[in-house]
Amino acid sequence: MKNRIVIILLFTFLINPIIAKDGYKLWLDYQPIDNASLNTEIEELFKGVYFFGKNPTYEVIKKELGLASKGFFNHNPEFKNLNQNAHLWIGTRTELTQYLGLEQQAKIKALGDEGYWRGTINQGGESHYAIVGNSPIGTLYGVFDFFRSIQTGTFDSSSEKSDSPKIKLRMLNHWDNLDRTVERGYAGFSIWDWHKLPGYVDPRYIDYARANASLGINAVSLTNVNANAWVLREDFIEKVKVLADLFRPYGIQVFLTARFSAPIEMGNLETADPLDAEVKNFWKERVDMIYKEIPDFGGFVVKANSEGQPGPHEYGRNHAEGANMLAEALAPHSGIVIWRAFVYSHEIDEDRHKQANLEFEPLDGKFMDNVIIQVKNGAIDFQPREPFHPLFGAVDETNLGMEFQITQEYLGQATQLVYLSPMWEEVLQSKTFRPSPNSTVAGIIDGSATNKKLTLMAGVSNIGTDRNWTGHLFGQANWYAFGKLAWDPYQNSSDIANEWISLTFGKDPETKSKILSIMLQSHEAAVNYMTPLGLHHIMGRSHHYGPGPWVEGGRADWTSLYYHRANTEGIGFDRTATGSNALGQYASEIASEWSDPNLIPEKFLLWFHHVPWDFQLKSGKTLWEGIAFHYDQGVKSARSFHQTWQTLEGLIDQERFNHVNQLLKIQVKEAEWWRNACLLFFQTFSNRPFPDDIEQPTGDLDYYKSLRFPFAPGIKPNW
Ligand code: BDP
Repeated sequence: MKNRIVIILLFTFLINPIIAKDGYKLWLDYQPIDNASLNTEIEELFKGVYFFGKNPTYEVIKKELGLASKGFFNHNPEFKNLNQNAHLWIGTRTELTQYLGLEQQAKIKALGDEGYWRGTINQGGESHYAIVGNSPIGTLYGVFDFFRSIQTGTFDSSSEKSDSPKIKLRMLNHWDNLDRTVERGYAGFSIWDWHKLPGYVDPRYIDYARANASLGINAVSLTNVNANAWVLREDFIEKVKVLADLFRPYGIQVFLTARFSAPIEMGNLETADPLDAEVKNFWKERVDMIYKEIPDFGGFVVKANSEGQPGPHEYGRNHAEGANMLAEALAPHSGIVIWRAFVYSHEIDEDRHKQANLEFEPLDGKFMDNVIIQVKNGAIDFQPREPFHPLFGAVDETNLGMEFQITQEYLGQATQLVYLSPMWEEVLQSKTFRPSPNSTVAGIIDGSATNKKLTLMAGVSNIGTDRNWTGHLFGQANWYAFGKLAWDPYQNSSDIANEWISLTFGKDPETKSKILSIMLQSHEAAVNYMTPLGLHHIMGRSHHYGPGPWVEGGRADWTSLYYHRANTEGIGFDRTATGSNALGQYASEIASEWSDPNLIPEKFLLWFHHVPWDFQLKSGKTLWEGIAFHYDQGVKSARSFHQTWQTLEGLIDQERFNHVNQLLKIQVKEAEWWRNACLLFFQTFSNRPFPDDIEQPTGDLDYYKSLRFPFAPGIKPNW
């Protein structure tokens, strides 16, 4: 039997050598084309490439063609003149005007600045495959899409394709500190090597830019939202300039986080009051200095009056006054302010869920046009599952952008495989019923429901210095999915996963379907073993690693008891009219349905209701049995992922097999830990036995409570 396996493995290797991979190449690993006729057709194209112009972005495309050609055919591409067998045409619509019919030109133009078209152009009896953008960046996006179609085996020269992004700013937010630690980063240190910049340019910066551009990500904020004013000094702006110059040909604009108290910390002023003339002048001068170095600087991302960060409230001013002061300094340079709605204060005796709406709704219409309010997907904090944030739909004269968290702070960090796209899709597809009955969150953030032009989707980056960029190989899928959804928030998670798997692991149907099934179940599984039925914020204190439903003491809204409110009667946070009435911040259609514990989708039950332990769920189980069942299901799913993964040995390279295999083993243990710790803890309130049909939780609650992780990665400094 053993010998047979060895022979099969050897045979598989000979016909299709499985080369060890460390994940560095991400989804840009251009492998030989396994379809002979497609190979011939595409090789012809690569042997006759013609560029219709010259610019830095075309240089980038040339380099990428080089990498792709080497990978696909093991030789360089050939660049030709127009009249010399040029098969692959690359240019912009204006450069190719004479080869495009009027109708076609209009069609392409309508795709907007970053849109592209690719297809065959017949000219003088010859056909050419053309990739045409409205700008060089649009062309670059078309080229990456062309490569993707080759890698996934879907290229077809007889059909045309056009595409354009639905959201204007598709942005990564790095929470990277200047000392290279990364807040909530689980993939090593910051890739920005500030100390060696500007002199030393790590080649990784280029690979980072390539990866982002291949997804259409066009903006990055380099520094932590818990900002350090130091980055605004001249010497640091010189370093930032190097990155901005590198990223520019890839269509990526650079932003920085601005610390509101910078005028005091670096300008020697006594105040940072946004209405103070000297403060305004400080920011104006700082901004002018930045634009002198970086003429296309994007602007500032600001966290103010949240979790102890400085802000306008110190001076009796509101968020609009704070944001507009910065916006005024940036406006002459077309810069923007991205002002975060993640604000809450323990000094305000109000459900944290409600605080953003309470602050921002009254300011609707008061923000300047170059301000965009960046709103987390849910009102608490990137929990394993949250209902959409009630600010979406609550204001209509304010630009609103989405903030997702790609780094898995609350979703298994870098030890767990959790594909986040289904969670994001759930939020994006949520009906807000405002501004109109059919509005969805996606419609609000892409501007289609609000007629807003300044639109944004931001994702908190999961990238670090780890060789595979994201710590867990499957973290790459979350970076990928974020980019795809930022381009088009209506895409489906299964399609995105399928594409990523092909690009990452190849096209073998068995491999693909197994990996897909793990990915698509992984988010629900994590919700089950962490926070089922609407539970939230019950993780370990400060590092947020593992379960901590017992966390109490200190700031109430940083404890678990504040959120689950378990007692001998039941469990859950009453956010209906009898409780905090956070539900009242949603459209009446939602508020009235969700106010009824029998009508609210069960996944949100304990988010909005405090429910007796014997409350009957739709399954017929009591709430206590249901909670136990979900935790148990979660563990069983995690085990099934590990089992499925083990059947992939030999089908994928050993290096990545082992990497994920070991992590899945950890994931199973962590899932068991979550289940045991949470069920044993909640049992002290429910006083009920565990149902017979689940695996009985084991372990000792005191032991779970005693666990400490002072050196867990990603901890927020000073907490
Ligand atoms: C929370 C993180 C904290 C961040 C904060 C934020 O735990 O480290 O500073 O979000 O978004 O999720 O500002």
